[in-house]
Amino acid sequence: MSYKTLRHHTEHHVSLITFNRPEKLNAFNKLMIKETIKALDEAARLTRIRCVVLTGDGNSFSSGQDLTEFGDLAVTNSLENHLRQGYNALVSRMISLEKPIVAAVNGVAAGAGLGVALAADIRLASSRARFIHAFTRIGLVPDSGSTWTLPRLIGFGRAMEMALTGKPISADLALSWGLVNEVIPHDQLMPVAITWAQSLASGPTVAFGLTKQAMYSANRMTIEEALENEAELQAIAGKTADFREGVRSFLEKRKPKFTGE
Ligand code: T3D
Repeated sequence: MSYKTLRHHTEHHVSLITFNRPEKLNAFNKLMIKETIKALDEAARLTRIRCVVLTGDGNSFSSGQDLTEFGDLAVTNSLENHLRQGYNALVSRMISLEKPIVAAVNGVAAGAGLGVALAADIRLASSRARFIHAFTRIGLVPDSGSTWTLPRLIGFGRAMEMALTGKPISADLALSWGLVNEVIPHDQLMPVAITWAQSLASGPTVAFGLTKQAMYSANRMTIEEALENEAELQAIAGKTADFREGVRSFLEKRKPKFTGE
């Protein structure tokens, strides 16, 4: 499949999706949102893909919505429809993808660029990364799921601070707040991200997909409902070849060889 706004490459069960509009710090236009969803759909469809990495070309992850598109939007569409068809669909696709997503945040992640990073399952930050909740800086409210994801990751008080001040958060501060999983020297970011991804891609893919489902749905459940949901999802995991391999390898005192089935 060919893309105009992304570079896309699959190797060793890992789909590497690179936002490719570096002249605008990888700002999302309509096409880039659409193509990212398409690449994620492909990752969902192909069983050989077992992990996705999102990153940006050049020195930025993504600066969020392409502000040069906003003139058009005001005339041709409402922002709410743009959100529903754009970022809402993209973030929902990320959350519902039954495979792990690693965001390798190679530079600035602002606005919806931050929202997309927050919807990944693992965030690795280059030492040069900056996180900016840029929405109120241009008179908008936070979107792309960040009112849901950000307070859950870093707490309500810090999320409100990021939202109201729009101030840049450094990689080290992001790590200490729990916004990212690891900070990596800039020139080592991609090798480390690929190592993470290959490790996840050799894991029990079905169990990982069900884990995402369990974690996200538990957020809107009572403890009793979450317990029941876990039981239902465990019934599915318990029927996989990877579960049988996991137990067998433990008993045989060797590393498991998961196939993702
Ligand atoms: O309904 C809906 O869909 C609403 C959805 C909204 C979602 C959102 O994401 S709202 C938030 C949108 N994003 C922003 O407001 C961030 C805008 N960008 C910036 O504030 C700064 O560029 C950064 C803090 C991210 C980086 O600053 P800096 O100094 O490192 O770079 P720069 O010089 O500002 O940018 C470099 C170039 O990229 C520059 O172009 P030029 O002058 O060299 O030709 C700049 O205009 C361009 N650029 C950066 N961000 C965007 C952009 N062009 C279009 N859209 C951008 N978001």
